[in-house]
Amino acid sequence: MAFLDILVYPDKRLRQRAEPVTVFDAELEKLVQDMAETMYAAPGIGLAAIQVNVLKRVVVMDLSEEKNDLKVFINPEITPLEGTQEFEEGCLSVPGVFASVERVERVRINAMDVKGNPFELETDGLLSVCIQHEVDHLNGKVFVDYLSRMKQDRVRKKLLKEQKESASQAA
Ligand code: GNR
Ligand code: NI
Repeated sequence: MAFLDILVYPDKRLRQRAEPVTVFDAELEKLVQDMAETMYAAPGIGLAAIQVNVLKRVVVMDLSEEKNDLKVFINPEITPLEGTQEFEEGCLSVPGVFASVERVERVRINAMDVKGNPFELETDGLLSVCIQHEVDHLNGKVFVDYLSRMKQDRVRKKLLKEQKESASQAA
């Protein structure tokens, strides 16, 4: 197992589009395990592979209090069903920033497990918010993109400043 480095906004690599997984092997299982470990340590409730600079359509998630309910979504696809909801979102790639985002309330998810077995579920609430947030990542999108231009500028400047400061401390 290994902890992976998480890319931080406005890193351009977060803008890439991840490719579908076609091979379900031990390497994929290792990636999922390392991503889960990285997510739990952060701590976060979800993580998309692109956040650790791997261009594959892989998502891990755990919404449980006890952190014992790991969900894995390979090649997830979302079908919007009904309603809208607003939720205060955060992101491991946008540390310390929280903002309300409007999304679809109820969605259908089609995905595969780590062995390549397809499954389908319909959901709302936090799981719905989180899978929409993660599929955005796989398409090169970050939740900050939904904010006003002015708020995006503020977030970019704040995070660039923090990264500069931590780089100069390390040097
Ligand atoms: O840990 C996370 N919390 C969170 C809270 C509200 C909406 C979405 C999320 S996902 C985020 C982890 C992350 O950055 N996943 O990409
Ligand atoms: Ni995120």
